[in-house]
Amino acid sequence: MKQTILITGAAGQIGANLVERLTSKGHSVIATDLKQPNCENTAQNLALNVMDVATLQQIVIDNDVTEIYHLAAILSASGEKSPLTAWEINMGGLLNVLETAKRFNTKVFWPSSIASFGITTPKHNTPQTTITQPNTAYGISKITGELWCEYYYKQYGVDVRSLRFPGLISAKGEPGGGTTDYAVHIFHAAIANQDYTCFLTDDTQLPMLYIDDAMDGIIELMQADADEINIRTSYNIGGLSFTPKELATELRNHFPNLTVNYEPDFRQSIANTWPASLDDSKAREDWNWKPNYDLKAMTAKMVEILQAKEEKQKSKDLSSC
Ligand code: AKB
Repeated sequence: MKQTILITGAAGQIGANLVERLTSKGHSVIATDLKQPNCENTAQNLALNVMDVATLQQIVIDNDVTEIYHLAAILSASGEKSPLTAWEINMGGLLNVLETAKRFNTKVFWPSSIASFGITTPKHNTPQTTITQPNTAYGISKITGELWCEYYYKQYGVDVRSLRFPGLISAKGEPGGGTTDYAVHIFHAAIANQDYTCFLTDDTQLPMLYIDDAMDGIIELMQADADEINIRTSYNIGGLSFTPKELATELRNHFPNLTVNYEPDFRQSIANTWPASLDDSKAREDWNWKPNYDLKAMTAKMVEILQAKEEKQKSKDLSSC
C-alpha cells in the first residue's frame, strides 16, 4: 500500500539510501534534514530541526503522513566530543517523534545501535537480551531510546519498530561521526590509489552490515504483521563481522598495492566496548531476517559501484573540458 512517509536525517548515510529505496517502491516521501536536502524523486525536500516539534507536527498534519522514519542523530564519535548535545538531540528528537506518532497515529521506524551494549556485555554472539550498560553518550541515548519505544508501544499503542544497527557500509551517503566509519573510508582510499590510515587497531572485530541488507531489514520489519513483532525495544541484526585487517586483505584482491597503516585514536576505546558479533536469531524467527552479503560479496559490490561512479565522474570532467 502506498504510504506517505516523513524521513528525518534524510541526507545521512541511512537516509540517502532509504529515500531511494522507499521512492522506488512508489511511496510518497518527504525528505527532511537540518539543511534542506536535495533528494531525487521525493514529494518534498524540507529543512527540519527535529527539536522543533511544532514544525514536525505541522508537516505531519499538512501531508497526512502515515509513517515516520526518524534517522536524525549524533553518532558515537561526535557524541563523545559533545555528550550533552548528543543526549539532547538524540533523546529530544526521538521523544518529539514518539509524541507526534501518539497524537497522529503514525507508524515509526527508529534505528538503535550496537552502542546500546557495553564492556560488561558478552562480546561474541551477543544475545538479544543481555547486559546493556553502554559506555558512550551515544550508547546511553540509544538504550534509553529503546526503552522509550517500548514504553510508547505498551502505554499508548504506538506502532514503533527498531533495529540495533552494526556499522553500515555503503557507497552512497557518507557516514559521519561514527566509530565504524573506517569500513567505508578505506574503500574511498583504495579507489583513489591512496594509502589508508585506520583509526582502529588491525584486530578490532566489529559487527557490520552492507547497506542493501540494512535496507531490506528496515523494509521487512516495517512490513511485518504487528503480531509478529515480539520485541518493541530493538532487534539485534547481524550480517558481517570482521577486523580492519580482514577487510584490507579482502580489498587487496581488487587493489593488490593497497597499504593500510594503523594509528588508533579515541575511537578505539569506543570500539573496545562494543560486541564483535551479534546473535540475531530473534529477528530471524519473528520476521524472517536473513542477510545476503558476506565479506567477499560486499567488498566486490562496493568496488563495482565506486569504480562505476569514478568512471562517470571522469567522463563528466572530460566532457566539460
Ligand atoms: C557509529 O559508529 O557510531 C554507528 C553505530 C554503530 O551506531 N555506525
